[in-house]
Amino acid sequence: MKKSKIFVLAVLLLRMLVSCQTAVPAPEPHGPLPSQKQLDWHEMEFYAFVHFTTNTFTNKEWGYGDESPEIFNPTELDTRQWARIVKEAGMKGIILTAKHHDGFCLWPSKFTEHSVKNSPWKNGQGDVVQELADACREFDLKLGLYLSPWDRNHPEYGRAEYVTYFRNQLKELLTNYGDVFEMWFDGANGGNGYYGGANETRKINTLEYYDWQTTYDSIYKWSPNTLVWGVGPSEARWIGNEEGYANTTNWSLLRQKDELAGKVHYKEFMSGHEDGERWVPGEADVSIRPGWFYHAVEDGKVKSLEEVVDIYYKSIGRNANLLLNLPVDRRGLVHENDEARLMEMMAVIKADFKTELLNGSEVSASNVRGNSKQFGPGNLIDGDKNTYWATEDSITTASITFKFDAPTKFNRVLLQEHIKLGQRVKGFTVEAKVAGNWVTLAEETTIGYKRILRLDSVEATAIKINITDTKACPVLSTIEVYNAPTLVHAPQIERDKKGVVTMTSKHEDEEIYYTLDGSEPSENSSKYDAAFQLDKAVVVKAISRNVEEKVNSFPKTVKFGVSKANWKVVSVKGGNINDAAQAIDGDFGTSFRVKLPAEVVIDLGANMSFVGFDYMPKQVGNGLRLVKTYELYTSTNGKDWNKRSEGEFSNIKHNPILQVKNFTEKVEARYLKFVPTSEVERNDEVYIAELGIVE
Ligand code: FUL
Repeated sequence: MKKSKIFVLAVLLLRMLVSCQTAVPAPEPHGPLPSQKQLDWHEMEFYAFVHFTTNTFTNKEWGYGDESPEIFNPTELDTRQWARIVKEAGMKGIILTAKHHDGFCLWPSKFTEHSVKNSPWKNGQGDVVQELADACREFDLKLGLYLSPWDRNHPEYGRAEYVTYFRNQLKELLTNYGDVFEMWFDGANGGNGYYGGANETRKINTLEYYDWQTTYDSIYKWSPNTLVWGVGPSEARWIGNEEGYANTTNWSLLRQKDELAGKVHYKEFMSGHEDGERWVPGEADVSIRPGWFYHAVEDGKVKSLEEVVDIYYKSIGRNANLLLNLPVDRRGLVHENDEARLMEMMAVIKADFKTELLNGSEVSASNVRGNSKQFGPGNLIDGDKNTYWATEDSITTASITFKFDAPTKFNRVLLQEHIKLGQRVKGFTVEAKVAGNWVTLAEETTIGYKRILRLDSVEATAIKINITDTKACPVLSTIEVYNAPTLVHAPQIERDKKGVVTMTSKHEDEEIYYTLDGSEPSENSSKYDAAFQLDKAVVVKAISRNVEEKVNSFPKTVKFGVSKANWKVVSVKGGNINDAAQAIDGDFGTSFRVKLPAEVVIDLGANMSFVGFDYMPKQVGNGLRLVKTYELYTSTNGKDWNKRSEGEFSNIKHNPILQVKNFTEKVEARYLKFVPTSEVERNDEVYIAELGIVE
């Protein structure tokens, strides 16, 4: 054979050998790994909590366990309304408090009488868990359930019999209602309670009393696809606060053995453990209102748009799932204010992630595993979560660069690790090429399932992500970049005791526009320039406007009653006149106490026309001392009185909200005399949080 032929053959053989080797092996998994159940759970990202039980009707956050099932009587309960709202918000499921610490069961459990079956709701034939399971199925949402391990009603709590009861209930919930994606076990355990009438304190050791391992084994037998959250050897962990945020460093790993030995402080949950031996990712829970349960007094205290958007970025944007509570009210509905805020929140999030900017950019990486396209950086922007960029095994630092065709503005960077192979990244930075120079925009730590950075807006021709430290070679599936619109904060609207209204925007250069007739404000409405006097009952709606970017905030609505600037309590029977101003200070948080028989006389400062009066009972605490029956008089001179209304505040015991009473005709008067004549529980004193007139 000629030498040249031998050479050609050798080259061919070599090529064949090389092509046989093109299947570059994928990186080996590193450290603890998520199960398929956990991977599916990560992808849910955002779902709703619903707190609902007898507390909703007693205005408490923790029921004592002695509440009568008789008080559970929602008037319009509609789980389809909950599911519609949750679905429209883009959330993926709902977790319901099937049983909270008070022990009342929202399903007709076979093992207790303390449930919906002894309530007037649907004549005891109802089942809230079933109705929610049906609604979730209809709206393609996943169902999760909260079963409080602590039960302040059960006579056997603290003894072995209760653990059997608890497991029986778990079996009911996990075998009768279809798939349950998450079982929620709260950490509050043991303390004082009713306990079947014992009225005592029962302490237990959470780690030992429930024998969690046996309980978990049963759960997996009954429902292998249910992920268990909370106490015991759980598959997801509390994030360490009830404000809905994770730390910026957030490992999905936990030293669970230490935790089960009581050696982990709960604050450590905010970051997880870099050296954790198990995959136990964080779930951030938070309520859209101050309380977990519905209280009418909090209708005006729904978290602001800015707060809820912040929560989104500090949970989902920090490698945690977000569990947002929408407390259901006494009607059995998610309140309109909560729905409105949730929709505003999701409108902002949708706008923030509207246009992905790396799509179509030129991407390169400092290192690619086996130089192969299979692991190339193109996988980071192909929209496929299953493909990823990976480097050679020896690599712990690497860079990926994206070049834009034209200078591009951005302020959000989203990154995801391919967590099937473990959580690896310990440090990374973001750089942008601005006017020809590389500028560092962020120095960060972990990524995990998802990390989102909010940055100041820059205009750049290229972006570089530097992986600066890893546990094993980096394996990333996604990098995305966005330019979120400026979030203009709604203005603050306040009226002082003298009736002077002031409005303030978050930034000085923003303008404020408002209406006083209930119509929606726009940049064509009245412009706010200075504080003004407003004594009448009025609804103020206002927006802030970023003039440069021509962007408006969502409107802020504030309702004011008649200004009480000139009101004075002129005489009191049964109480101390020096404290009486608390009944007319516009603050539902303060209340005036009087002993029966009592009367409170108010001077309105001038003759006024009005059609009725209102009484706000004390809102929070045990012993609300509610007025049951009353008489109401008016006078033009403070001497000659006309009785305008008398009777009872029906249902005030179960629903101590603002009580409004209309007169039979419009009245012109300067003085008001309120005479409480009895208290709901026959006590000899009552509290008055506020008295007012209805114009
Ligand atoms: C807490 C409970 O004690 C609260 O009532 C609420 O259910 C919250 C989600 O968890 O620890």
